[in-house]
Amino acid sequence: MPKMYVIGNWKMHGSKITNCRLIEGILSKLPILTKVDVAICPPFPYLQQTSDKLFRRPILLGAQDLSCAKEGAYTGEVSGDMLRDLKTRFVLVGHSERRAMHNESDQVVANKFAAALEADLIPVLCVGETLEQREAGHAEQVIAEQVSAVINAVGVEALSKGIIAYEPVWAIGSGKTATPLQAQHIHAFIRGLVREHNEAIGSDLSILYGGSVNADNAATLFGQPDINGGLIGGASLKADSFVSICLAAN
Ligand code: G2H
Repeated sequence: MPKMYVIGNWKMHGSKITNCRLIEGILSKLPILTKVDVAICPPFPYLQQTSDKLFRRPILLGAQDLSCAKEGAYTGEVSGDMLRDLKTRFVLVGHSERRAMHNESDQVVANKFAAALEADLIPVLCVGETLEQREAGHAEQVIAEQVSAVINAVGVEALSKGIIAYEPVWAIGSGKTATPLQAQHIHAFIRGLVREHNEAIGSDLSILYGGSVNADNAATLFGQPDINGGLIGGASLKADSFVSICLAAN
């Protein structure tokens, strides 16, 4: 059975004061969850602060990106080992905002996935099609290419050490969530693709949905057979809505 996850992606939001309030708010409202692992991904400058506040608490730490390289002359980059040093467990790779705004190709994303594994981090591979690609009937092909680039680079056994997040680009931060059936269709497609390489790995792989998940739509989305939790942007910035989403996944 795939494990359930709820991962908050704060993107470029927060300050020391607001982070403190948000983390304390979540910790005070979140009961012990038995089925779902919860993580939050603050911006890089707040990883240490978040790491300290989560010490011995039931929420894990994630980061939003990492460098392909291990160390060296890479101004502005952050390595997997540095993230690990701060007790980070998860790292997003290939979020659509990075693919679109930083020209991250499928190959770069595959290299980041490999770099995350090398640093003993759990990579969360984000995939998803744009509205244009969906309307042209190319959604499955785009997603197959994004997933296959990683399988071709690292192998399906290595893929099984990570998580996939399906985030249709047209649903991100737009308030337009994919319907549960639209999301389920793509999740089943991704699982089928991985199963073609290895039946057991495909069956056990956690595939999260992301894109305007909120406290009202989370339960229906997470009730779909191939949706194993969510990657949450806007709704992870409010303690009440994030906790409700975590409860919906449990
Ligand atoms: C998709 C998601 C989190 P939001 O980017 O990764 O953001 O929930 O705001 O659509």
